[in-house]
Amino acid sequence: MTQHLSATSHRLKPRVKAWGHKLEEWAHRGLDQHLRVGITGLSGAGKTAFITALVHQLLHAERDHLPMWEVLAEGRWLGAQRARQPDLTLAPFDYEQAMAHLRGAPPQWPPSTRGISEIRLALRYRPGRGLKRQLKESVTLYLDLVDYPGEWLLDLPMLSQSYRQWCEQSWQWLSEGLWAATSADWRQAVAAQSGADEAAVAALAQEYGELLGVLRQQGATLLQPGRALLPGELAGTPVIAFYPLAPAQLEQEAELVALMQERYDAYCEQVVKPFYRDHFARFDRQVVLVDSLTALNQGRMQVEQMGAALKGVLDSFRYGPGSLLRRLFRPQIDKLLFAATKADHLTVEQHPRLLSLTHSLMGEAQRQVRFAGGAVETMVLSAIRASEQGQVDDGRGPVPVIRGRDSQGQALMRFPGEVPDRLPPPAFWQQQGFDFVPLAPPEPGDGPMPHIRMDHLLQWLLGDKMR
Ligand SMILES: Nc1nc2c(ncn2[C@@H]2O[C@H](COP(=O)(O)OP(=O)(O)OP(=O)(O)O)[C@@H](O)[C@H]2O)c(=O)[nH]1
Ligand SMILES: [Mg+2]
Repeated sequence: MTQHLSATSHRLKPRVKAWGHKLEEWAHRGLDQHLRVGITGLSGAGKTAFITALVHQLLHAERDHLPMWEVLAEGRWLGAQRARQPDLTLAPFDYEQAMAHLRGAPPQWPPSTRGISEIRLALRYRPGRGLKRQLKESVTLYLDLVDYPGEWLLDLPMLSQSYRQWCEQSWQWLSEGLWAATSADWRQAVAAQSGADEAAVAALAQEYGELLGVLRQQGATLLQPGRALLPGELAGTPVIAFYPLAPAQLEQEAELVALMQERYDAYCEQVVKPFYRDHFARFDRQVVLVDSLTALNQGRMQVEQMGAALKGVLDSFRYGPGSLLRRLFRPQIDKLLFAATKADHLTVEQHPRLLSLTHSLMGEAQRQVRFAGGAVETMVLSAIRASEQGQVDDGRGPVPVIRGRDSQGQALMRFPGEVPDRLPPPAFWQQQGFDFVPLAPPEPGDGPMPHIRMDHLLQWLLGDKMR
């Protein structure tokens, strides 16, 4: 009996603790002093670099370095500290390791993310006006950020698709243009499959994962399920051993369809739903990192697919104005920012064009969020600026250039080219393409890391909460 009781209390303790954290979060939300920000972006968009840079700028906030951030400009900023993270079952976001990479000799970008991690910062400031100023000398705003592998983000739209719908969508894009050639052998093998032999299914699932890896190299983004690329703790389990079947099989192969459907449903229910519920359902604000430059390097289909994939992901979130009661009981996103990232790859006069391109790629998603009552903005920025602006004379007059280091660490000075202000038509791509060369991180200097418009971002993200 005692043993039973102690086992129960052992199980209860973490729950009580979890409730304790929830209550704490509610109390902070009630006082409007808690903000959970979703950093949304496909694999390689720059989430980890962005979170590291954001934390770094907050921990080392300097007025001259972040001139557009009001709380700092008005002398009301008191400082930031890492706070106890809300979910003790998650790994803490490894800020120190990311900084060690960036500050290494030679400096390196933090590695691609393999699991979920979380960080909470306590931001302290003096209220500028209103009731808060009358009541308090200083106020603390808690900021939560979650980092995760971009591959897993793409699973969210699967929650609103049946297995059949998912097959139709996947089979369609796998049969188009560039992807058709890459996936031809695999599609042929699947289409010839008959009956629900588990070993055959396991082999084709394995090949499907490899195929997604190759398609990713070619710039495809619609790579589902994400765990086929990055299984984490699910490696080798049947719940990820499924793939899209050919249209004819959906009609003729009842046994095989049933097996796939069972795994697809289990995947949605047991893998994607908890991921969404625990990490994405409670965002107050969202920053969507859009890396159009890498997609432009790859081609028209890649840019189009990136836009469609991001739109699909955004459909999974709830948007709308954030009244206090709503924030408390059913949080939804009141502000959404599309951040055109890695602007340091460009000469500065190209920034307005990158802004227009991002507007045109994300137009439909923007209209939808606005319609729901959320505030939407687009911004061009670089979390970590890895280049300097310069000018050279090529004999015909001054030409703008960027100076930095390429990914091998070799000095580089070049005009990286023009950014189109909207997606160029197919004929353009037959003549030419784009070549935005990846940059190594900047050499560590004395002050905080260089950036482009992170102060505008901070003002957008936190300004209204820190009045
Ligand atoms: N020049 C420049 N490059 C950046 C910046 N942010 C990210 N990058 C580049 O983009 C790559 C990917 O950035 P990550 O932060 O790892 O991207 P991620 O979204 O976390 O990717 P996953 O962890 O794979 O989901 C980096 O290795 C850099 O090469 C930036 O601000 N400036
Ligand atoms: Mg990452």
